[in-house]
Amino acid sequence: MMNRRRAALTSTAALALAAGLPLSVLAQQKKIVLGFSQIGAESEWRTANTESIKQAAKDAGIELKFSDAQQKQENQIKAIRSFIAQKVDVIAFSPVVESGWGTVLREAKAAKIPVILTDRAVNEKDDSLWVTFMGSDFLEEGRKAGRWLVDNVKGGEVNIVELQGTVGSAPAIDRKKGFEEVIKGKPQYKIVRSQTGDFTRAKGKEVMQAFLKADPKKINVLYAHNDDMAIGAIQAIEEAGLKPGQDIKIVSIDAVKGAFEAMMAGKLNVSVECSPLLGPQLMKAVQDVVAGKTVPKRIVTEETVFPMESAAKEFPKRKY
Ligand code: GYE
Repeated sequence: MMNRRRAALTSTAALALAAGLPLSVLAQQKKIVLGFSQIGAESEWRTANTESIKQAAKDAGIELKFSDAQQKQENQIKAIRSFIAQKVDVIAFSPVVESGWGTVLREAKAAKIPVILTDRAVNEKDDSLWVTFMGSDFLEEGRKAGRWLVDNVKGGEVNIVELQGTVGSAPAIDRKKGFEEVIKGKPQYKIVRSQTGDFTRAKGKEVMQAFLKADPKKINVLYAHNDDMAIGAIQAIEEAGLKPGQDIKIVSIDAVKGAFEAMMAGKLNVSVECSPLLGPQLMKAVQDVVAGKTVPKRIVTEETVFPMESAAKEFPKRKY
């Protein structure tokens, strides 16, 4: 038995054909279905990213099937498999870690469903497994953080503690690498401790407490791979009776509103911008891919650096 939707579509097709309209016009009118597998809700950045994607899908008239993986790769793989089974038009996802995606990406390719990577990269040689990768240049963000440090914190030994992002994730790997590249060959800058805080406030605080206990006097600088961990660490520093932003200079990445508030309070010295507002460009790419247009293999987000002194002026303009 033909269901109602099919019957309606068939009669619309018949009408379109009778009116001399090509079937491609009809295809364009069908709502595009996008399956999106999000990492989780670990940070202010991520929440803004999710909102941007949901809003942009609405604005573009795209049906969004949204799935939250709670920071687990296995949940993302499950979600992608379910999108394949549902025969969505396009799959997009932000891979929590870099490796381990080959099998599921090949399944999507075999099902002829195009895949778009957003925000984080995968570590796979065969780049025919995705049509485009859009997001920030994390290596450059790490370099910007390092450059701010060497330009602004000088003289004597500079002992740095580092709060890394999620282990194995593209931003944690590249932000570390970019930062190290800049301080390399400058022996006064030393990373004395480095540990993951998983991009969350709670972990950032916990790990910073441990750092402070281990070396109460020696820490001059904290480099945090995101603002949430920096904000958690600020609490730990205050609870230890020290002044964040003064006794310990703090460099972090994202430039979310929470970071601007901390900068205006004099507790965070600089935040390197990383924009989560990827929704509109993702929807544009989805539409282009469905329409058979070629999209660039890499779309890089444009970003800047916000030192503490610029915070009050910039804050009212911030969208996330
Ligand atoms: O910096 C962090 C988030 O992948 C760029 O993930 C993103 C990072 C962002 O949890 O706050």
